[in-house]
Amino acid sequence: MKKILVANRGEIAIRVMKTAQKMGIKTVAVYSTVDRNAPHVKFADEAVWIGEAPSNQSYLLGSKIIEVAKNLNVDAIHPGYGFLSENADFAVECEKNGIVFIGPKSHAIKIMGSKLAAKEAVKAYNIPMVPGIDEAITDIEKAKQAATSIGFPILIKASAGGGGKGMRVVDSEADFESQMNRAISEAVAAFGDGSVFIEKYVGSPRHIEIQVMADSHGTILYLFERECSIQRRHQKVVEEAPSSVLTPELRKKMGEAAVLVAKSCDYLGAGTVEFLLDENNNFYFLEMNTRLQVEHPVTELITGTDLVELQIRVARGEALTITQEDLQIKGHALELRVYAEDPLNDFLPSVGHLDVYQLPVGDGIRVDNGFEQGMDIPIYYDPMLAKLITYGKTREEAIQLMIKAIENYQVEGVQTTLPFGKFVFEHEAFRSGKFDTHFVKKYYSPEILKEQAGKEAEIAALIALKQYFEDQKIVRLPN
Ligand code: MV4
Repeated sequence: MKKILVANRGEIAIRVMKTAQKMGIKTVAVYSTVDRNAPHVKFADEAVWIGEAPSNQSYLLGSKIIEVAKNLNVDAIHPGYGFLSENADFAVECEKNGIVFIGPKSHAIKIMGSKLAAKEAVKAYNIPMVPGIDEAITDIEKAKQAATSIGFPILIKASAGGGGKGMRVVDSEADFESQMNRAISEAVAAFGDGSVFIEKYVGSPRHIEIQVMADSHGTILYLFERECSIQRRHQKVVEEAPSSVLTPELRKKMGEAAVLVAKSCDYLGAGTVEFLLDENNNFYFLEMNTRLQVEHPVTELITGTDLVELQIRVARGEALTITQEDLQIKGHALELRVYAEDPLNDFLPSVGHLDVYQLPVGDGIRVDNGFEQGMDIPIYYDPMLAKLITYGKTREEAIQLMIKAIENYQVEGVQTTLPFGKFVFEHEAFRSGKFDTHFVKKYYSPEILKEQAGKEAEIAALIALKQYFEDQKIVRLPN
């Protein structure tokens, strides 16, 4: 593999190219009109314009991207996350054109893209799943009976959904039919597939996911867990590794279950198996994401691996040289997603001009960034600017580093989730590790941030005043 095209933009495009560069592989960027001066374009060895700003006229144009790749003698395409990363047809098209798709085979993408197909595939492997009906519901009366025997509340999920899209909680039998009809028409409208199923609703779960890596020689490794419970409307905000609630025994059980999920679909490359963990530490398989995830850096830091390098190696047919026994957790890593969103205004996108943009630096601080001072943030794409990642010997050390790093991260011109992140890392529930997926809903309100900002302004004013008086003394000295 001499040349890789990265079919993505922003921080992840740069992240992938850094590893390619390290491995002596040439890089090709693709870009839309608004991204012509973007950092990922400057970073690449070659860059090709593929269309106008809207994703469906640029970063989602699989055939166009493959055409570019062929013209430039590209050996492989890395899709990053989002865009074409979980598109089974794109993976097939790559292979048909003699280009390696750096990711799993289309078969695995397809199975895991359907929740019902995923449940079916893992059935033979004894993977714990939430009690429910694991086929598409066609007869509402029968489904109501099943729901009653499972016990309310139950959750209706769309088979084609994912990341929380197309879910509905039903509290009682009386609401079942109407909620069911709504869920089906929503699923048809959103995914063109009205298949829905039901599960018992787990009230206060943690979201724990396991990183796996598989080669084409039968080895599948688990690289431990990431705790991703701190999210807002299914958008993750803070992630960490390891989780503070897993015992070594539970970690091993979940890791081995994740490996079996990967095995069930003949997995290749980097993948993530999502579980719910309930209050009694029971875990349940939810879904598998067949891509490199946004939050992969926390896993890299605690395992000392480069996941993109491993992806590239297994994609070119190499066998994994590390074994499960080699893998050990060392230290603790945290990640904050820095979005151009206003935490004081319902997290509305705050796109605009980056008047000031200075990243924090130092030992234990990593910033996976896609922007630079003076740039405009395009409205067309995800408003994530960067990921602020810290690594310490202990969780407490990583938290302290994070709070310092947030304070040293300077952004002017747009609002960001940095102050919101500070709120999370200073919160008692986060500190103690006693939180679940309801953290943001339970504890966050814009008023708290405003109060915090007010207090900080007050302290800053006092310090300035004190300094002013000190200066006055100096000035008066000659008298
Ligand atoms: C659940 C659940 C409770 N019970 N399934 C949301 C995202 C999707 N991957 C699955 N999700 C959930 N499935 C049952 N049976 C609660 C959630 C859920 C959630 C999961 C992970 C992270 C954040 C979440 C926020 C709300 C609901």
